[in-house]
Amino acid sequence: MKSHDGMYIDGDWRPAVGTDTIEVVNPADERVIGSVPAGTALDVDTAVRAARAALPGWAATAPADRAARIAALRDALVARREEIAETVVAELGSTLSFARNVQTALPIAVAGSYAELAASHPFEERVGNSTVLHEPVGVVGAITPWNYPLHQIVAKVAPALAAGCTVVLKPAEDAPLVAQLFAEAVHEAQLPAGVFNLVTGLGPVAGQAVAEHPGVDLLSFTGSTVVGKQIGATAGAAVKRVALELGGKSANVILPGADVAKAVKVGVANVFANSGQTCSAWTRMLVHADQYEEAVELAIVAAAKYVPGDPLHPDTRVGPVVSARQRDRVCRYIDRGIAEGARVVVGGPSAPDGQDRGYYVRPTVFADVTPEMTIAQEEIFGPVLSILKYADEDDALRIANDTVYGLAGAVWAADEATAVAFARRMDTGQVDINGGRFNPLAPFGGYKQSGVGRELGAHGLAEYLQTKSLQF
Ligand code: TXE
Repeated sequence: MKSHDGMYIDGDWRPAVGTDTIEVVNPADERVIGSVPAGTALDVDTAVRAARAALPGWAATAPADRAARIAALRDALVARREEIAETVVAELGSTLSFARNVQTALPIAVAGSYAELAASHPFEERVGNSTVLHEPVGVVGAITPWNYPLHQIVAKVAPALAAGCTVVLKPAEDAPLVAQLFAEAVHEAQLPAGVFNLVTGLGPVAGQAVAEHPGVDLLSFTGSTVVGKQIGATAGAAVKRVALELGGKSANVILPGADVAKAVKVGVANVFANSGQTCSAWTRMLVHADQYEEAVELAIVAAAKYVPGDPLHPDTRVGPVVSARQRDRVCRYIDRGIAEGARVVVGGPSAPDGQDRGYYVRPTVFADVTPEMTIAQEEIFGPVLSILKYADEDDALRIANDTVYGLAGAVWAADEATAVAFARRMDTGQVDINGGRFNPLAPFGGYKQSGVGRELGAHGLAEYLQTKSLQF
């Protein structure tokens, strides 16, 4: 895999101040496929200065001209989409079809949506005897995770650019090569120097330096709840704006009368996609007692199709997880589920047959899961589905809401009205009704400890704007 040994700062690839590097490992075969510089606080400082210097010019650029640059960025991503997809497979282990159809296609759609929103958004509005100006917040520090490496970047950088902000990005150390491809696309799109800057590095070093830098006005973070709380505290202490997109433990509620076969099949696919490394995954399936055993049987049949294997092979539906650390973490949760009395009906904690290299986990389905079990409460971030039983609708709602998280969810019912009535009572930021379809304009983000703020669409843009009122 191609990798730069510098960092993209102030419109050019520059050497890092230090000489430390981070090796990037292919999780399918444990081979080193590249390395990137391990940035330090000094590199972050250079990047923030570049972003600050570029801010007045970019903020003053007409929205239509900002829109044209974002459209050019989208086109540059389109031009290299196959390279992006192959890089996602190599550094993350997503299957090639998922890397193409989701990991690459989604952020391209999101970039396109912000090219349009930048041109059409009312950056000025009249309220009574006032004019309200929606102005860029300033320099954005974006810290992103590895699970959807390009999407997480685009979901922050595109709205920030649309708003007139400049950006310092610190991508995940487990998947930094896609971030370098994104920087190349920025360069091709001829964004002015300093508008977008990339500092690769470790979270507690480069990430923390971004969070603590006084020249950063807004922190936008996606990742673990533990680090998110630290970032929130750092931002709070400095009275900085903050947006946090954290974990989830979303419920897939199958109401009586729903098409159980479809709901289970789609539900299993949702949890095993991307090897379960999706913050909005429907990891808890809630089924009425009368249909419980039927749903478990259907889940066993559906899960049998997910045999872990080479992510480049066209028949593979599930690849490895991102790292040895993540594999061990997922297997610990599977052990915990067994110890707490849940019934493994598919998979288990042992390594998959025939996989002696690579960070593979057996896709696992647990039945007889009760709401207080660890596997029903904590985010596992691996291909693990828990199936829970409910007695009636109120019980289903209580279980669905019985978590510190509230990111996503799904409801299946015989008719939309029944599903929507249930969804209204769920404490969660996004609900798919009878399957749902991705909408790049719909706000995405969490209730409760799943986060602060929203990404995507006009709501995502608003995170990067501050208002000024002129009274007449
Ligand atoms: O996340 P981290 P990890 C959850 C998921 C997963 C767990 C651990 O449950 O199993 O988190 O994943 C940077 N200051 N999610 O360890 O550490 C880090 O470099 C500043 C959910 O990979 O939170 C990376 O760029 N930055 C999630 C980013 O934070 C710091 C996606 C995320 O890494 C830092 C990923 C620090 N002190 C994991 N420490 C989702 N919501 O989608 C780390 N970072």
